[in-house]
Amino acid sequence: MRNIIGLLTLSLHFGCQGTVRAAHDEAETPTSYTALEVAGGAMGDPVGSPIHAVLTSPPEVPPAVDRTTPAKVVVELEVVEKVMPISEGVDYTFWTFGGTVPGSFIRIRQGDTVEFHLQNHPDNKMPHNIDLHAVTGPGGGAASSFTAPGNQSQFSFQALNPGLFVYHCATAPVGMHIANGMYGLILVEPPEGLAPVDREYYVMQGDWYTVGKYREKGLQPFDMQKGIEENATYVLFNGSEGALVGDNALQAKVGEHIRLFVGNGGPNLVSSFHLIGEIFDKVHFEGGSLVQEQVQTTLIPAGGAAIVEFTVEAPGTYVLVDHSIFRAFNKGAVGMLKVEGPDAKGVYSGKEVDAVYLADKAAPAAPIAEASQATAAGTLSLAQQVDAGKALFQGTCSTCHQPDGKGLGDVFPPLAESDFLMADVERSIGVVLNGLSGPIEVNGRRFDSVMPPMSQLNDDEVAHILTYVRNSFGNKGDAVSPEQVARVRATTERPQGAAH
Ligand code: HEC
Ligand SMILES: [Cu+2]
Repeated sequence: MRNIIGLLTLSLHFGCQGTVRAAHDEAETPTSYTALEVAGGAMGDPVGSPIHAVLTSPPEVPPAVDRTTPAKVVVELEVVEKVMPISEGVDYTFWTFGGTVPGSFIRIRQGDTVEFHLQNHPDNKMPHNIDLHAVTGPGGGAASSFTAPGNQSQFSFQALNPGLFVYHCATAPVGMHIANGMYGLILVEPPEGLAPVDREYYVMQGDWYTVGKYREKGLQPFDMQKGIEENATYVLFNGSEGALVGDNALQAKVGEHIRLFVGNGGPNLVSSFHLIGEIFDKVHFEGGSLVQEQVQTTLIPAGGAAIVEFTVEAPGTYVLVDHSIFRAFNKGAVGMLKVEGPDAKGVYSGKEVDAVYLADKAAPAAPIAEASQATAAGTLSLAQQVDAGKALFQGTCSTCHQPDGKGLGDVFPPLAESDFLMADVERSIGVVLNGLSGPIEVNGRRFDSVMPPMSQLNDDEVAHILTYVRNSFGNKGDAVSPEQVARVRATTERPQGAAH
């Protein structure tokens, strides 16, 4: 008995006053849990004239509902199939709810009656529908919303349960529609709303399956077989490697209380959601009413969500990752939260940006973008390669060879004025692709250590990096072309276990 009341109290953490609390105060026996659900669920007929829902594109979130009565809310959502970048120089044909991945954020109040209009743009090639996990009823709206291109369909539902819910397309082949980006979040606020915070953001993870390798250039088709095997090429926040980094990073100020609405569209992978350098004060895990406190990493199932809240105490760049960590460093699951404000030395004394964690995202993406556009146009210059290579070097090579290329002690040989590096271009490409071990001599000094293969870098990246190091730190050499790299890749053997 005591335990059950305790559980009820916890479950009401989602919202602490108003109708729900009143019902709880009267709760005497376990059976009143059902009464409570009914009282907090279907809360009467809509009051007033219909309201048009404010929808937002990620990472923005619509304003809080701010109503004390249920309403009829009209939602109009258009499905758009469109080509957008998924990574630098890599395009993908996304299928979207509202033109973005994830789809438009929908925010309503428990007890609202939603009149849902799903529109399928006439230029689209596929039929689509929508299954909202906030719907109580078979299929979650899927059957009544099946819509051919150039058509629109309509259905209504009452939002009986509060929480943060995923919506997604459920048209066959369902996995393919979700894999192409057809998911988003709908927040059903409890009657008394959520506690006010300084900022709210919308982040959603998804896994992606392309025919080409990670960062292989050009328009990349969906790979059904990789999808079936759950062998993701990309794992991303908000549908693109660039969605939440650099100029697109989430913003905040020291001392602010932040709420993230985090979803996972899947289709396959469960997220180990983590914010490097922060502890979540509160997590509404699985998007539900229970709150867990002081959480480092929260699990977000495919087709599930979580609300995480924290206060940022120290300025700097915080990195959002899927802590299933290869996804962060090798498949793109990285986002950034930039916090501005006065130093909080008592809280944290370290250096500001940690290149170890930001990898190549720490560098401005512009030179890399410029180089890949020039490559496509056939106008790539040595200077452009040097700029792009510098950005890539910082995230990839500088941890060992140091930002100034001078190496470190007897372990990491210098690239600065290195006779070994400059003697043989093809050999230096081979060192990057295949690694190097055993004794070598650099500028008359002996090294006997191990460099791991870096073959996860694509041909453009290796070419830019080597062009940079061969034209920096006192070195002077020719440009290294992606074709040269491709040739060395094709004619040398990777060590066992290296990436392609
Ligand atoms: C994990 C540490 C590490 C990273 C990262 C690393 N290297 Fe190395 N590198 C080494 C070590 C150790 C050696 C010497 C290996 C030996 O003794 O046989 C080496 C040797 C070399 C050499 C030949 C020796 C010389 O100084 O000229 C070149 C060229 C080179 N690395 C380039 C790169 C480039 C370019 C990158 C980035 C794509 C890179 N390395 C990333 C550790 C690293
Ligand atoms: Cu669809």
